[in-house]
Amino acid sequence: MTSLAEDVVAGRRAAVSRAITLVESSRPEHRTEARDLLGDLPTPERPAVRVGISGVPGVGKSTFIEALGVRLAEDGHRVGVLAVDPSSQRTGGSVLGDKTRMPRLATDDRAFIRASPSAGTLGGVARATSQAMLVLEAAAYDVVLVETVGVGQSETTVAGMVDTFLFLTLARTGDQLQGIKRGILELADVIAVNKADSVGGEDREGEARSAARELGGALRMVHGRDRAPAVVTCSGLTGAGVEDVWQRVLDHREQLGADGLAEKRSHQQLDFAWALVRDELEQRLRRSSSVRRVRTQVRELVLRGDLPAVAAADRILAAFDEDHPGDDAGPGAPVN
Ligand SMILES: Nc1nc2c(ncn2[C@@H]2O[C@H](COP(=O)(O)OP(=O)(O)OP(=O)(O)O)[C@@H](O)[C@H]2O)c(=O)[nH]1
Ligand SMILES: [Mg+2]
Repeated sequence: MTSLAEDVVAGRRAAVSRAITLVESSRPEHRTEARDLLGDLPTPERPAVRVGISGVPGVGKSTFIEALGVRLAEDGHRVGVLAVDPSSQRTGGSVLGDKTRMPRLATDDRAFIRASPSAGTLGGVARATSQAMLVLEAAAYDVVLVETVGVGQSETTVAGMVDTFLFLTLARTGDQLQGIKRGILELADVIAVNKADSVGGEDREGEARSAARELGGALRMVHGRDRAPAVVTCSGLTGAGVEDVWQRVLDHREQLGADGLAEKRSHQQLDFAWALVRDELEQRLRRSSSVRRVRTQVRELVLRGDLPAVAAADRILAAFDEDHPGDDAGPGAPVN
């Protein structure tokens, strides 16, 4: 075992930090090192509890994680927090931003907070995050909370990396149903209507409760009574209901059972492998010098109406294949 791996296993913060930086790096030599490191790291005897926490910007994810994380740490857990936000162009400032929203957790020895690299493709960020999760778990963080902003593909990506996906929403009318339409709530294992408190003067508790009831009813119609996710209310700010949300997360886990969890994780691995391949292919397509050579011409011809899209696609793919002589473009096998 390398000394970095030993230090990670010993839970040394600086080593954990360094290991995560390594797995986040996209440089080829770092990728090799990262793979070696991960090969050295032991998997925990009991699988860590992996929870994704999503919801629109400002719904209160960080505040909720602070409240939950502090409680879990007090109960003797070691809590890792990862933030995934591939859509954002924020730089290192986001680390600061997230940490100031989690002031107690950020200074707690039993917790480790890390913001994702802000740059990069979703696949790249997903690769970094899933490997960072393994580093944290090897360092005996037994609960890993992954915060992701509820826009676009990042939710689906995070849902594919965690055991339980928690969706935070607000009582505002229409918001819930919109969520269903976007298919986001399909991913949720537990839903919490957040900000069910009277901070700021106005009492939102009743409103939150009826929103939860309405949403719970709608979901039972969609999924059926047995498979519908639990819908509860909470306030990350006051801490009310946070323990109940956690209990629902544990219930979901219990429902999966040890075998169900193992099966879920292995399917996630397979899907993730293919997602990484797709991501890499897209990168190669972008980098391909042959594609670059035909790009301008194809663009002009298509815009002028002289080349149909299908023929244009063939020309681009033919150029791409020039970069990879020997590839057999036989009949396509289904991906995964
Ligand atoms: N009343 C009330 N306000 C809250 C609650 N949770 C968060 N807030 C406030 O809502 C704002 C956003 O909170 P964050 O925890 O940063 O929300 P977030 O979802 O992490 O936001 P992004 O990371 O930017 O997507 C802050 O001003 C919080 O003080 C809550 O439970 N009740
Ligand atoms: Mg946040």
